[in-house]
Amino acid sequence: MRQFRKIDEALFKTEPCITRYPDPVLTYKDVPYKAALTFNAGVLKKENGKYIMIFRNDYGDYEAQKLEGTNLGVAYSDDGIHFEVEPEPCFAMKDEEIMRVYDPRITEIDGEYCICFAVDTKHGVCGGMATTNDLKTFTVKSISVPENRNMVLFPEKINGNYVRLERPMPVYSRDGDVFDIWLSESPDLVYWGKSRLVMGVEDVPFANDKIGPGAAPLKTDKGWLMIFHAVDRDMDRGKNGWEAKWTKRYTIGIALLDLQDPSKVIGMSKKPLIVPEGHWETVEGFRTNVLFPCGAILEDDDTVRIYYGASDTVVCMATAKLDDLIALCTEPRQEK
Ligand code: BMA
Repeated sequence: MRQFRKIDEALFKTEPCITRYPDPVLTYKDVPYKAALTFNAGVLKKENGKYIMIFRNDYGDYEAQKLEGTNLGVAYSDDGIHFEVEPEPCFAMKDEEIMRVYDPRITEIDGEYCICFAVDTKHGVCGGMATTNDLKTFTVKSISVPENRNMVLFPEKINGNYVRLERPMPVYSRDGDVFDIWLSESPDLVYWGKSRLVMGVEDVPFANDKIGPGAAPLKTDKGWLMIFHAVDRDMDRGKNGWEAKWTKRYTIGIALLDLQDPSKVIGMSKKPLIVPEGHWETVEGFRTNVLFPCGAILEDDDTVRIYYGASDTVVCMATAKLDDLIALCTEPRQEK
């Protein structure tokens, strides 16, 4: 059986520059249609100041801990905290081959929205991308070969191409869940290539299992700020949430990517930025100890908002100042 490198538990402390909003910003109770777990949400801010959230909704009976299916919902907010959910789900895919889509991210690019999502098919998990102008009708642009997931589109073309981060799952040549962050380019959101590795699990001192892209990267003077999830596993972890045994912990990490060639990592915090600590992060929900960031916003006053699914159950939000995040990625003690 695979052995998991022991990581010093002292590393697992949320950085002091982080302020959590005390309550979830979205739960199933905010959703006007069938909902049980509402989590993993992409968020963006429009020029007019409105926030748009697109979230994963696993519906069923929360109290009975029974799930029936998954769709995506959309919600709007004036302050990034209080969200109003549209009356109907906005997107789902289901046919003879496709079972469901989930874990949406959202980017605004060239005057339209592009959402990235995971697609469970009968022949493997794929990464999907679709564009929309109104978040009601969607044009599916591409679905990858399996296995891939956690796609995130950069908010602008780089050197003439669209660029996405992604997380293929090489089960044959890597040992188990050892999954890394990659990048690909496209001229049209349909055909993807020039794929290259961005960061391996072994580069992240607080991961011994897998890593994956989180939110659409934020452009800063110092580089693209990449927010990602990192998984450490300990086979001794016992019952967690609804699950009889859940051995993984998902933390949130940050790194800086080169502005011209974002496959180059130019800085990374060697410690997790946010670690499961709050009630919704460690006590209640489907799979506790899971923080899954899918949205980030850089405000005009340099506050960074990070939206993350907590325990695969609700959406939470935390803030930090951009300078503090950049400092964590670049301070000399953390250079490789
Ligand atoms: C991943 C995805 C996410 C989920 C996470 C933790 O593999 O399925 O949707 O949040 O596991 O359960």
